[in-house]
Amino acid sequence: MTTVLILNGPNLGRLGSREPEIYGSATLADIEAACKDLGAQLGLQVDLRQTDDEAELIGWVHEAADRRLPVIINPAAFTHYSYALRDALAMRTAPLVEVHLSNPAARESFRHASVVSAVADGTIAGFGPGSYELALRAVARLIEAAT
Ligand code: CA2
Repeated sequence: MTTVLILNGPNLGRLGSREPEIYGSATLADIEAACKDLGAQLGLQVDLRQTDDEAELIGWVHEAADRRLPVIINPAAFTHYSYALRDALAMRTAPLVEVHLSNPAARESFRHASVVSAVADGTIAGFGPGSYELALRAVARLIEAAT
């Protein structure tokens, strides 16, 4: 079974506790459970991780490249300024989908730019926790298309 890494950047471990009007009331554990359920239906093993540390996140991206694993990533605020993360993601060896709970394009101007989008297969944003499920379906299709 193919393993998909679902990587989450800073502050996403606090989901469900604040700003529910923007990010919803689901916790990251709720999102993980939903993704594992859908992954089982799609024949994908889900490994969901979260860190507030840029170096740790980049280490996981390197691991994915070395293991040829597909990645779904919500880089959180790193989306908007981390060229180091972008350079790591550009080394990818398997499908890559960028995901956001909110729709950054409809928010503050500093959120309009993503330094990650150009190295991803695509971006899904604005559907709350559903963004992750749509991203999993997109990864399943990309894997299917490549085989
Ligand atoms: O909409 C998304 O998924 C974001 O990646 C979330 C990031 C934000 O910087 C991006 O522009 C869009 C922020 C995550 C912060 O998570 C929180 C969780 C609970 C309470 C407050 C913030």
